[in-house]
Amino acid sequence: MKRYLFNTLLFFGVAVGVITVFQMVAQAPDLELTETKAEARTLLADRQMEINVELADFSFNPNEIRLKANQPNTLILKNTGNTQHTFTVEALKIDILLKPGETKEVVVTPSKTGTFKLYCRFHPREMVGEVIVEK
Ligand SMILES: [Cu+2]
Repeated sequence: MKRYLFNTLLFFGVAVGVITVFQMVAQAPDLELTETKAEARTLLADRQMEINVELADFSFNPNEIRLKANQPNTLILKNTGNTQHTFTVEALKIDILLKPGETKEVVVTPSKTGTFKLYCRFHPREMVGEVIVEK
């Protein structure tokens, strides 16, 4: 009877041990993955500049946008107007169309520095601005 009790306890002891090790192994990769993702996000945030631009009826806000040359710049374009607009910079081959209420995220990597004309193709007189690409 004593032997039976001992064996039962031994069995549960081993079982708990196995489950604990199994859980540790199962959780470890998850933790690593989460850390890697967080690091990647931090790296991206460091490298990419995020610039918010509002396209209204009938202006860009801000109307002077600074970008970094030879690196990804994230533009978050939001059309808050009641008609469609474009974010167009011919010199940089950028031409984004936004419907009313639409938001678009675009990543641009300008290869040259300078000051370039920004305009809306539908409202080229009122909706103008400048994109300044710096080193
Ligand atoms: Cu427009």
